[in-house]
Amino acid sequence: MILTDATRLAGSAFAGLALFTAAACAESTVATEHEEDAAMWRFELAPLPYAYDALEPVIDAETMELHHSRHHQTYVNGLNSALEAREDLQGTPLEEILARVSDLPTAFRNHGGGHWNHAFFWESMTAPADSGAPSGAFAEAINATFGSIDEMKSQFNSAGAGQFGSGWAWLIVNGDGELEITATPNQDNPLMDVAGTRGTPILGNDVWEHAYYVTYRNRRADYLEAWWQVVNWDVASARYDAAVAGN
Ligand code: MN3
Repeated sequence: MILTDATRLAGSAFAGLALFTAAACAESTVATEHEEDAAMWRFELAPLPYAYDALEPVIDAETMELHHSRHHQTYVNGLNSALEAREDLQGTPLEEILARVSDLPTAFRNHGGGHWNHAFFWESMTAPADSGAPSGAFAEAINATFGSIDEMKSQFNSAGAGQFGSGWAWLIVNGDGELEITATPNQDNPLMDVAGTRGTPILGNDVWEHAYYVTYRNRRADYLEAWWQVVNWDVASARYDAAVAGN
């Protein structure tokens, strides 16, 4: 499963994200023509690539189920609602929408970002026993940029802890092809034209309270530290390789 995902991701930085709706179209054989048209552009909530309790004890099953089935679903619904009013954007890849959110209604920034960020987040994680370690060119780049993997984690954790209110911490490949750590508020991400630091995300951690409050209460720093135990380093390494290859 992990190798399959990593191989698939190697083709494109975002090919592993379950953001598109081809499967839904293929299944809509009993829908009316109008409903088939709708299904072609509507985004859907994909199942997690693991069970809700797979990330325990780092992230509890209750948090995962609420976060995926309620919070993420809300972003998918909000994005689809925004698209209903914008036929010109129906069928546009989400990354293209995010790259021009400054020109679009706020719902695209909030719900489009929310959908992209969460789909990316779920695929960034795996069971603690399967987490692995950074490999190849990615591991070399981390050491060259930060001095060590521990120092990269420390800077990432500081970015997450320092993000006032809700938001995300990111490890990205920036426009110069270098690794960089950044943070964004709310559901913004480094793909957006409104982001202060833009680039291709390699890892992102959700620092909204809904991501950690059941287990960690107000201790965001403890959550950030523990989260590395469930990072899927095979996926991150494949994303890095794709990003520096220009995909
Ligand atoms: Mn969230």
